[in-house]
Amino acid sequence: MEIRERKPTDEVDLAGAVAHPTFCKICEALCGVIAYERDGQVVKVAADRDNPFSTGYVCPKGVNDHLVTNDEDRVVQPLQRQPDGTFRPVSWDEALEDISARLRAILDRHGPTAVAGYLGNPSVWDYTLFFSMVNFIKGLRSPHMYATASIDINNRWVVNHLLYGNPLRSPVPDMPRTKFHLLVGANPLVSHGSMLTQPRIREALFDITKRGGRVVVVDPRRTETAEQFEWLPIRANTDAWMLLSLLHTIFSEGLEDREALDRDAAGVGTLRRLAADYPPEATEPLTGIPAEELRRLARDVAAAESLAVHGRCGTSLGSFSTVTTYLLDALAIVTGNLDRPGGSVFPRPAIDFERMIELFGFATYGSYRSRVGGFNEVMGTLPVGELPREIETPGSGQVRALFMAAGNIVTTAPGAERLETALGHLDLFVSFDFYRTETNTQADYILPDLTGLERSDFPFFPLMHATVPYMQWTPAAAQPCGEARPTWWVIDQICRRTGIAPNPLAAGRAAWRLGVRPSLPTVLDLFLRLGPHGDRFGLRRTGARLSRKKLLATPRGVLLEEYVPTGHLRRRLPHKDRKVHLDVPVILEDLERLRTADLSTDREYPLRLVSLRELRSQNSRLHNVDRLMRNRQQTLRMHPDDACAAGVEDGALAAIISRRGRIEVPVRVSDEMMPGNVALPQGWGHKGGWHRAVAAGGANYNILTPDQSTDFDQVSGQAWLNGFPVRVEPVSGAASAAMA
Ligand SMILES: Nc1nc2c(c(=O)[nH]1)N[C@H]1C(S)=C(S)[C@@H](COP(=O)(O)OP(=O)(O)OC[C@H]3O[C@@H](n4cnc5c(=O)[nH]c(N)nc54)[C@H](O)[C@@H]3O)O[C@H]1N2
Ligand SMILES: Nc1nc2c(c(=O)[nH]1)N[C@H]1C(S)=C(S)[C@@H](COP(=O)(O)OP(=O)(O)OC[C@H]3O[C@@H](n4cnc5c(=O)[nH]c(N)nc54)[C@H](O)[C@@H]3O)O[C@H]1N2
Ligand code: SF4
Ligand SMILES: [Mo]
Repeated sequence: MEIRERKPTDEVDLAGAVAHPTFCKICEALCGVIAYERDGQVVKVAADRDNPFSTGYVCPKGVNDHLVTNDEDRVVQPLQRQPDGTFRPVSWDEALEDISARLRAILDRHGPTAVAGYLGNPSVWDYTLFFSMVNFIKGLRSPHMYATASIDINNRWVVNHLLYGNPLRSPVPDMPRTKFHLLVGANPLVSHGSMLTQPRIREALFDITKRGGRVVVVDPRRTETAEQFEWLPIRANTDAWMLLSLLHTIFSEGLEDREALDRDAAGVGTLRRLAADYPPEATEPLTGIPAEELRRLARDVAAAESLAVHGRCGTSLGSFSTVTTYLLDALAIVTGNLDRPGGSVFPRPAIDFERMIELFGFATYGSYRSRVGGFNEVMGTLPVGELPREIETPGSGQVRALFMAAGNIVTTAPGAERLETALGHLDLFVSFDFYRTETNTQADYILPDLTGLERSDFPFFPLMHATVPYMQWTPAAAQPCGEARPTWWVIDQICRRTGIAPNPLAAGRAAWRLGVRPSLPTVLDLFLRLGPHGDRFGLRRTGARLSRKKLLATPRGVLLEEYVPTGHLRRRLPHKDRKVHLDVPVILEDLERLRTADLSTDREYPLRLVSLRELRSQNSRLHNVDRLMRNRQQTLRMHPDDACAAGVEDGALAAIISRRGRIEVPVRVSDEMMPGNVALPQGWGHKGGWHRAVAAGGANYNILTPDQSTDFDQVSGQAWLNGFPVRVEPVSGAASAAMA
């Protein structure tokens, strides 16, 4: 493998540079970009006007992505932690020998269930990293696979499994065709869409109103999206009650789509009876939504020509996230909008991932439980919120070794302080990352991975949720920097040295031992070629006839269809009657938890804290890019009435206090907040060796988050990061210094 040295890249002289069309690997929007490369290094990233999907759109993050690749702080050699806490660069051989020997010793002494893996958010843009880590941990038959999904989207996988029979069978809002887009807890003008890949999402939203439709945003904050469309303020963490009242109104006024319900759903009576207990007047004091306004909304969504309902982090990171997601889907079903144009549609990506996880045994929920908290596994993963307890609780299956890829959990997972302490107690901690972060500062090894620009890959996560069917597979645009090596290669090396067969299937492990070790690109190519748009090895005569080779030769990718096909869900539903069963026992049980929840406002913690995503951030990972960090400060958004009641002033430093912790941040008083709710950007307050990120200051949001097993969504193990109780207090003597 050719390697190159880092050079500064502020220059944008493109003389002699080669243009590589590729896609941005930062968020789910899947923007086509051109990476200009000279001497193996990307010197500029720009919008690709000729990309058939995004047709020239990029955001500020995308065009600065190469600054991570070329960053002076980037880890480009294996780093070994020394007894005094500093890191020393070592050769790959030394690192691999030592890691393998220590892993072998842990396996001999404690068995494979002492080994854990974590996959962070960026792993879903690197299929080789993703699958090699899963194969490694599942090859060991360890239950300890953790993933960012448990601080993001587990609840959606669970609902998909329970209602539609496969965790990856996700409904997405048919934005290109809908007449009514109900957005609950999502801010696509900043996030560019999530669990949804829509080219040029801003325009797509305005197109809905241009064709006479509506976009309604339910959010405790008047977000950038709410500002442009219709805003319905809601008190954080009360969406389930709001949705129950919408269903109540629809049923009590006879507005449901009876024909669709008879045809597509079972257990409707149970849902109807449940919703009967939640008239809008009963939920108004909790949600803050006037009963009449809610009734109007119910009538409007029921009457809409088509309804595309979509909930994201606002509904996903609360304490009843699975039930809330179930109710969002129930609304689509009751109004007859499931699997129909303009409603909730089910993409069929060029690689059939649903089938793939069935074949590899990951289309599961509750096939085992976590050791300490008793949480159901979700697609073979456990909640990362449980990791500190799994490390600290003695007994068989106690986690002693952790392999962490592309995750910065001390900043992004609940209970930051406890997690940080627990990580320090591991016998072996290996991190695959570009930086020395607050998380891996405690690792025994930090191993340099390839960045998105340095690897060949395809956007496997976005493709599953693309509202416009699309497929792309691109070659690398840059040479690996320094000693950086792909994570799959490192894991393969460790497996060879320790004799671990990295495969979830017994047959796969046996084959590996016999020397049959197909590469990940070969396996994925096989699924592509046999998939709905594949070339079937020459047997297919029509359509796109895709193969990896063909796609690599057309790196801008191909549009496959105009719209997501509809009408195919029925055939894939798990029940014999081919209907969606709404009376799911685990959901009904959790609805009982909701019914008996203590709803009184906590006098000690009267406010609810929600997270806030910023245009120039992507969780924590771009915080070392100077161009994205200039003139930025993390501030708490607070309504004037709440600020007055708390005695804090605009610009002053204030303390946010929860049951779990306390942090200090400056306040920005703004009527963008619904009273009673405060919002703070997450992903700040860094430590470690990424100097720009550390210099940005700020505080770690997740010091405040509820971190006990009883705090999480009980059905999915999903963390509760939005809408938990806090109070805000002035910090004495700090007012003038804060905004300096
Ligand atoms: N620029 C940028 N883009 C990103 C990211 C980023 O960090 N920066 N992160 C990426 C990632 S990993 C993801 S998962 C997606 C997320 O994509 P989105 O979910 O669209 O983004 P968020 O900004 O988290 O939007 C959640 C909204 O829910 C609101 N909210 C909070 N609590 C509640 C509640 O209880 N009820 C309701 N109804 N609303 C509530 C918040 O005020 C916020 O506006 O964005 C992705 N895109
Ligand atoms: N309070 C609060 N907490 C949240 C959220 C919230 O809304 N509020 N959002 C949650 C959500 S939706 C998410 S997705 C998570 C994200 O949380 P994480 O999964 O921890 O993701 P990042 O913060 O992006 O950190 C990714 C790390 O991977 C490294 N990295 C980036 N790209 C690559 C790569 O290609 N390879 C390797 N090996 N490393 C890479 C980065 O340097 C960084 O250290 O945070 C969650 N945490
Ligand atoms: S919107 Fe997302 S995919 Fe597009 S350029 Fe920005 S970060 Fe990249
Ligand atoms: Mo996320």
